[in-house]
Amino acid sequence: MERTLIILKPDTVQRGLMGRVISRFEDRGFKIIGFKFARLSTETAEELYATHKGKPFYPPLIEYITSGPVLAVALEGHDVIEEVRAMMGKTNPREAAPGSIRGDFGQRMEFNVIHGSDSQESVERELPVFFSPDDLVKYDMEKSRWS
Ligand code: IDP
Ligand code: MG
Repeated sequence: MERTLIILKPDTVQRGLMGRVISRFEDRGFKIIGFKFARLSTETAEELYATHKGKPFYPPLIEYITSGPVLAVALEGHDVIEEVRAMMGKTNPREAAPGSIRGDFGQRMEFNVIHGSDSQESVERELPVFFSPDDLVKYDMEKSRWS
């Protein structure tokens, strides 16, 4: 079964939208296997966004993601990496389709609600930033046979 990492960014925590965003993944039938509520250090943020170093939006991105606590969530499901990306919508909430998470909860590129790993390679790099293998909980979810 495939795994991915999502991060509810500081705007989502501050606006009290964590539950509503998480609900979408629960409604879809994805299995939550890890939760971590944390405030990222600059070093951790730089590790997470290493591939964007040098881009014009990198300094404000690091400032944004370290500006308050975030909720990192590990999810498991069929094609969960690609499905989560589709549920998130385009990077810029103004271009994200209505019905997508960014399209429904965001207005500005600077505050775009959620991060989701974009490939298997990214998952392998990003999940360990928040979770050790022991942090990811193994259990049977009753409804998973239906979803
Ligand atoms: P993604 O989050 O949809 O994968 P990326 O291109 O990987 O988008 O960019 C990482 C994050 O950097 C975005 O989610 C957003 O917070 C920020 N970002 C990307 N491009 C811009 C930009 O042009 N202006 C401001 N922030 C940006
Ligand atoms: Mg990305």
